[in-house]
Amino acid sequence: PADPADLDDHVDHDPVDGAHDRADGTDALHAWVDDIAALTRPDEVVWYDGSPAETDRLTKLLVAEGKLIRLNPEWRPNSFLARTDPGDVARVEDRTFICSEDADDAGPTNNWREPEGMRAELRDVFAGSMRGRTMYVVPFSMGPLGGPLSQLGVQVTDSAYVAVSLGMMTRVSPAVVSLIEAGAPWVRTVHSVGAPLVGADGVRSEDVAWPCNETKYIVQFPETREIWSYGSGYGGNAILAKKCFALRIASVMARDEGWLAEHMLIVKVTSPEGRVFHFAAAFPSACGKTNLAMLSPSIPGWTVETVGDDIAWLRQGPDGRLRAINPEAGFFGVAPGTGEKTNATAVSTLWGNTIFTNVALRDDGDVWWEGLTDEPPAHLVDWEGKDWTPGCGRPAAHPNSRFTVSAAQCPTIADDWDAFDGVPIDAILFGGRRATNVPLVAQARDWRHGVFIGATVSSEQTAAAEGTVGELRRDPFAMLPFCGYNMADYWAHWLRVGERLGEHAPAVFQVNWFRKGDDGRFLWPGFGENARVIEWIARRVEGSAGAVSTPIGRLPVVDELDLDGLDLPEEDVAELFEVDRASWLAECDLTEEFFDRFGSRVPPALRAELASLRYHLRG
Ligand code: SAT
Ligand code: MN
Repeated sequence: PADPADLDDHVDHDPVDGAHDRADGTDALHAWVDDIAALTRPDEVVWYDGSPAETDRLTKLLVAEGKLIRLNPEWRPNSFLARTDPGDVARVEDRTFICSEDADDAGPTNNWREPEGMRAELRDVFAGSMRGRTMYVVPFSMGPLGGPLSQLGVQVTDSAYVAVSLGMMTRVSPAVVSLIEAGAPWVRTVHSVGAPLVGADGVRSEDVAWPCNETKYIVQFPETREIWSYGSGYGGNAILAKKCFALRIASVMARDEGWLAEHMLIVKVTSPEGRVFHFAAAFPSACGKTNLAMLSPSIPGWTVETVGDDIAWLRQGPDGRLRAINPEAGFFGVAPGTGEKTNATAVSTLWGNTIFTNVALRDDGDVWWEGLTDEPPAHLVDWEGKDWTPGCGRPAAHPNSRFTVSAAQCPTIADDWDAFDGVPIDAILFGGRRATNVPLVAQARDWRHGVFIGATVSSEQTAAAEGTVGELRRDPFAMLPFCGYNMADYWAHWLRVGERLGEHAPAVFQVNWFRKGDDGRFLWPGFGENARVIEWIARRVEGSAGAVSTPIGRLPVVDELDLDGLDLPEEDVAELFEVDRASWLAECDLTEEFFDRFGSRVPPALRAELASLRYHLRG
């Protein structure tokens, strides 16, 4: 550990000024760490190497400090429960800023702040923000170390919980420092919970179980590839490798370098004949993304294995095909709703070595959350540490409570999940939660049509009357809070990537597990039965299944979607694939209004797709 008294000697420039060359070797790394320490003034600086021994030391420290509860090792070995401050339970989108030089580069869907002003603000809030605490330095790789699709980063944080979580979610290793020494570029990320233990008056105060600050900043500087996060210890606010780096900053890197950083799961699908496919899929939240990533097919002969559950980085490989990696090494999944019936794979992944956050504690020292079992235990301690009994009117686990676990522990993890060169992508899927209009599955005519489908992804809360659509919440490419630049420029980037891929471009599909009948019933059983849709997509990719052209894309030929044993009424099947022209024309008007938000930056090709859709709908 560095002697804090020495730190001032190392300050050769302002750490918040952003004037760092990203590829400038080990001296730059140490100088940067020293600069951050001089600004934030921790008691000591500790480099975290991600090793089991160091992880064990930190979790023991967190238990001793009352920040983690060790679960009963008989039920849940080497596992812990963290309870957050009740005001720090999710990402804070209204405090998430994209500080590009030009406001138009952030676009209408991001909170933009002028970088110089934001740097001045950050300098104030970070000054002394780690006083009395330990600052951990965490060097990490997103993707296999040194891989062609991988990237490096370093996070400093004054939270040991965050350091250990980062150790599960990424590849933390001293080897990262060696690569940086050799000149590899890296992303600088700074995190403080914003709760110094020593005040300006030098008086030391008691720590709390979950330190944080009411004022929060989640700040991305896209041009200098920097992230500054203050005031929160939770998930995407604090594990900066995840949404901040792997999506917001990486999307900008990808734009500049010709690749894609996407909010997508990746699965490996094997047909009964042993043919292997890889699909990447984007879904807005609450659309069953984790369940699809860990799907147990209901149909014989098919297997689905997990490559990634949340983020995909995709790049054209030397053979011309689009290859993808899961840049993460762990899952940060929503606990409620994860049970034997909905996602048995996730449940068995969590057998041990797991950090749970904001779930309920059982009297036997294990955990519970809504949906884990049909019946709750007779008594629990809820996520706020209060006594809980069934019927007391409060949820036992916070609705956004989470598990953090290594991907390698997942029983359905694919053998190629950490392939150095990534996996070749055969199909890209876009999903939403749509009660109306969008059929169970449709194939895009081509890449350009696929980009239109991705750009118009939406979810709707209520089933609407016939000929109308409900209120649509747009979430283009499921990237609304995660695209680090102007969303319309991002669509243009996708179009450019498709041009470069040419004949190698993967097929694109739209799926919707949530279509409802006029009576408000879900028309499709979902979960394991979604494998039937996966089968049709695989058959389309290999060219063995037919499709009928409609104005909105290519739909399965009747009888080619395997519905054996499902017992679906014929009318329901018809409704699942019905293309209601009036209702679709109404949706086109909403799409035009949505596009208009982005003004002249909307790629003309997408305006042309909309015009063509209307033309064909009018017949
Ligand atoms: O907290 S995370 O951003 O990691 C998860 C989510 O909110 O999507
Ligand atoms: Mn996500």
